[in-house]
Amino acid sequence: MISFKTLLAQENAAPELIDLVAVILSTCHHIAEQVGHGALGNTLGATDAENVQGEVQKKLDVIANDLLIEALTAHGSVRAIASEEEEHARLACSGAPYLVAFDPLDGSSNIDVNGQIGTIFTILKARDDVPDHSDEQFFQTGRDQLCAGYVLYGPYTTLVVSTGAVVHEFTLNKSSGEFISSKKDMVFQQGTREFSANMANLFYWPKPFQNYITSLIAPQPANTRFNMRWQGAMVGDVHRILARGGVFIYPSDTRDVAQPAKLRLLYEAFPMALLVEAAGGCGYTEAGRILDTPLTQLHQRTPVILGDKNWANACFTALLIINTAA
Ligand code: P6P
Repeated sequence: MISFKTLLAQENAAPELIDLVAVILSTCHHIAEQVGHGALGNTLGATDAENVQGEVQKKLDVIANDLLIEALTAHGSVRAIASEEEEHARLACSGAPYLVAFDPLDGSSNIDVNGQIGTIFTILKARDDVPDHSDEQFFQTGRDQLCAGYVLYGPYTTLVVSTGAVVHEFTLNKSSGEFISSKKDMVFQQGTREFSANMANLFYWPKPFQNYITSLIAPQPANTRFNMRWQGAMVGDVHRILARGGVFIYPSDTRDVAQPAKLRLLYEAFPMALLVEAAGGCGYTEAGRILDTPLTQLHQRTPVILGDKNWANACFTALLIINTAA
């Protein structure tokens, strides 16, 4: 039974980085307990507040956010924290070496229907060229991530984490609170004919991309058909493609000229792209690789294509046709 500390140490991750991940995981264990109460815990339903994204905050959004901020601020190794639920970066400990950004409870619209939800996190090196508490601390690229992962609160609770070279999955032993190795060195399964997209938006995607995705579901011989799965939670959909292959896409939406993309670059696309690429897949925006994209606003949004190399490349090429055609 190998713990995540042993495996990350084997990848020469710094002891203080491993210790920081341990704090995040211990907090996620508490979040898993809160999630697990369901209707018995007075934690379901919404608050009467909206977050900076203009989304109504669920009670568990706030609980998860507060637990993570409290634990990370107390730990002493984190200089600043960025959260989907916080408008700006928060100072944790001046001069400390790390930054942590997270979506405390991704997919929270699934909470009240007992659907998949999870915590997505990424750890970066703090910058000495900007003020400790400023949003600019996080204005880096996806390749600057030191470690990224997610904790999926499903029928069982899994951690998937990487420092960039390999990806490991761990399963939470709920009685001991330990995350125990369940899949070492996850590698993308190539050729899985299953895509993940919210097809309700199909007619609002860039036109040639609509044609590409429509071609996947057009009648074809039984052994070449494609399947579609959509959890409504990036953490659940990306976990599925990491576990059995396929592609996850959230293209830009032509209805919203001001804000055509939905997913957030810093604490959704960056960490998921690091995991997908470390497992041998590819992550694209509609302009290039996710990991090469510079962050210039804390809650910057981006179109997302994540999947096995061939499929992600095919999706990006279809979009390139759009860009050259446009
Ligand atoms: P839609 C959850 O709100 C989220 O940010 C991602 O986790 C998820 O993939 C996406 O939005 C779902 O969006 O449009 O299907 O509700």
